[in-house]
Amino acid sequence: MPGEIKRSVCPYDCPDTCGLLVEVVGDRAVKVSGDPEHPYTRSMLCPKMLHYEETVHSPLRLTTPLIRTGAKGTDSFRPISWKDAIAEIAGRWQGIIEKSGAEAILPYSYAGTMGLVQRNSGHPFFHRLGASRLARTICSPAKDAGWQAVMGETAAPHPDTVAKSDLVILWGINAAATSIHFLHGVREAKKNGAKVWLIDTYETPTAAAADRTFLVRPGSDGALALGLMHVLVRDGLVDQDFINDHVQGFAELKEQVIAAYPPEEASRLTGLPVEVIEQMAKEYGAAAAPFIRLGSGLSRYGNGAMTVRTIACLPALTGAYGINSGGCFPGTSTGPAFAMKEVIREDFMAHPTRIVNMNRLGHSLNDMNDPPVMGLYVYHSNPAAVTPDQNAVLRGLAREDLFTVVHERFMTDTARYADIILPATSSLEHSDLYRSYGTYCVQRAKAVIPAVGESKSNWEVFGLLAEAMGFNEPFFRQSADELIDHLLAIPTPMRAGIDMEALAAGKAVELSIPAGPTSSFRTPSGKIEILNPREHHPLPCYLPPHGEKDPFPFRLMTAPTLFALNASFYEQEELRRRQGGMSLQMNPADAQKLGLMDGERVIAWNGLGEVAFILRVTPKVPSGVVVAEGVWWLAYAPGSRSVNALTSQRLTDEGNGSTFYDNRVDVRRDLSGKIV
Ligand SMILES: Nc1nc2c(c(=O)[nH]1)N[C@H]1C(S)=C(S)[C@@H](COP(=O)(O)OP(=O)(O)OC[C@H]3O[C@@H](n4cnc5c(=O)[nH]c(N)nc54)[C@H](O)[C@@H]3O)O[C@H]1N2
Ligand SMILES: Nc1nc2c(c(=O)[nH]1)N[C@H]1C(S)=C(S)[C@@H](COP(=O)(O)OP(=O)(O)OC[C@H]3O[C@@H](n4cnc5c(=O)[nH]c(N)nc54)[C@H](O)[C@@H]3O)O[C@H]1N2
Ligand SMILES: [Mo]
Repeated sequence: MPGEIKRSVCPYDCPDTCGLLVEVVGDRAVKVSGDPEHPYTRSMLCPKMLHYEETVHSPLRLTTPLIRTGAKGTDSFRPISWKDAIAEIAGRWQGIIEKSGAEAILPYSYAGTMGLVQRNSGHPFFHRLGASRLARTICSPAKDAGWQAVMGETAAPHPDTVAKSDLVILWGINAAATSIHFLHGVREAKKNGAKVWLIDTYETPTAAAADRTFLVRPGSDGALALGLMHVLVRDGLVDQDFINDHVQGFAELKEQVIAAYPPEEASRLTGLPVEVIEQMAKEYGAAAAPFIRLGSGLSRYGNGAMTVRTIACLPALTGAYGINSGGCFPGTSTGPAFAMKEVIREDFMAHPTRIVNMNRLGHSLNDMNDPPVMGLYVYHSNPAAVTPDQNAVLRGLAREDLFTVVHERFMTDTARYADIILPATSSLEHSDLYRSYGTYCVQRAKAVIPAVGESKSNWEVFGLLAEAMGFNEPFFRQSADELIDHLLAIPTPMRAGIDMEALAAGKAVELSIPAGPTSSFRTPSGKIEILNPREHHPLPCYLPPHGEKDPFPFRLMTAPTLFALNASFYEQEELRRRQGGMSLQMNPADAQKLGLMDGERVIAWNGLGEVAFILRVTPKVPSGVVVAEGVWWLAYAPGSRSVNALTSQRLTDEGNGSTFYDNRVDVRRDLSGKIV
């Protein structure tokens, strides 16, 4: 008997933000499919979401609050009531505040859900509490900084415009994994005769969608862009009229790229042959509408912001920013669609409190004083797995004097270190409002099934905590839906003219697309700022990544997998199986040199830690690079650590971002069979 079909939205941290149709029978979601009316989803779901119902109704779901009964990091918990759990948290926090002040409490959250209300529902609470603030810089702040240095607040084009491009460059993006619906437009372009290039550090599954794949040395894309610009300038392949009207600093750039970045230099830095760089520049210069889809991986380096900034200059030289279906698409900025200050409530802060960088959680838990972190509240994030320098994070989480609360759907690596665990709803069990960072769609979702077990949403839990802490503001007593209604009642220019009825009915609605290309660039000068006098380096230049100096032979790529999203989806056995275990990919020549064989257990190690992997020998990875896709739960790892035991807390050149890709390792056979 078919169930009732209800609309929902994919809550995960992905640029596509798909519309879902959920078939519900009784209290259960039995089937999930892509919404055919969603203009970007077009009925199609990625392999991760095809069986979302298995995540929602997984036997691994946490269903009651739990309190720790044994050592931290083990599975020793017993159920307690919500009432007792909330009272315990409030009591412990009051003790910490009396002794060390409220800044000794640190919230830690990221993107388990991207819904605007559930994702941000801790902000008003922690602002009111006076807790330390978290700089949420784990993902791509360097990419934003690099883009903004050149383009300011200029809006990205509509993603579908790629379909009419004649040269699509997938630059540092494994779109088959991380933006699968973007490939729809790419395929259309290809059908119309476009060429598709992939620029990456190894041959990802996205190579199948490309005509040509160019593999560069990790962290060297800035040098490639500078070399391409040298050839464009040298050979007169630039659009001088466009430059005269819309570009600031071309003369200065010209001088610099001609003097410092000939193709020989770009070749030395990137590892691409000189002829290839010459050819790429010629084809780029000759294309009518070259479209760059820029990923985030290449921004997670010590030179990440500068790399993005340099690439963002390329379309300015050929005038591609002025052409429909050309230019550069780093993602959409739909933040102004809703008055988010009404959710975040900075006005609840009595005074500006300390800011802690989430990438440096290990440092913060172990070494921070004045005051030390004594209380940690983790919600919709799994820092024991996803944060760099796992050994430092786990050492911090193991501190007996640290009071840790984790609000989660599953017994994650982080939850194992909690004093109190609170069970969280999935997106099918709570209301929210969604925008996207890869499209211009917005959508409202209501709960389609009741909460599983005793789980509660982020919004509900902060309401309970506010009550227990004696916060009297009516704000904390409204429901998530009331707050969503309030947001929708406040008009914004981005939402002008959209179909509010369709939005209220749960359908995806597109925001008014920012005015087409050419006329105005939203920078302080109104021009594309190749020369930006406000920057430390006023002109783009090549900066070496951190990893350049590390004393280990292999560059480590900590890349996304098709079958998980960061440390999410490991509860689905079939998806784990399709990943084929936690593996390290290595070139055959390197494996031979080290005497290592496909399928054997190896240890990758550096100054930060040691991690056991299953070795996969493959020519898709160039010599000198190793690839670890996915962020595995320790429960399913071959050893006692996962990939982030090898990544450092070093930050990006701008934006204080993570540098997940900017690390080196050595690799050896695992002789002991046991991992320290
Ligand atoms: N299936 C799946 N989907 C996801 C995610 C996931 O983990 N899995 N993660 C989600 C999240 S949090 C985000 S932020 C988004 C985007 O997720 P990101 O992690 O930013 O992924 P991509 O943008 O695809 O970029 C990663 C690609 O950059 C490549 N790369 C690394 N270093 C370099 C370099 O120096 N030069 C070049 N040219 N390439 C390099 C990697 O090999 C990889 O193919 O995707 C989201 N979607
Ligand atoms: N090695 C390596 N590390 C990486 C990356 C990489 O590419 N390689 N990518 C980095 C990037 S780009 C990012 S953005 C971060 C992502 O870091 P996180 O945002 O921490 O990502 P997830 O691993 O998806 O963990 C989210 C958790 O939230 C829980 N959750 C889901 N919905 C809810 C909810 O409504 N309420 C509550 N309370 N919990 C919920 C899920 O069960 C899940 O355990 O990881 C980073 N770490
Ligand atoms: Mo991310």
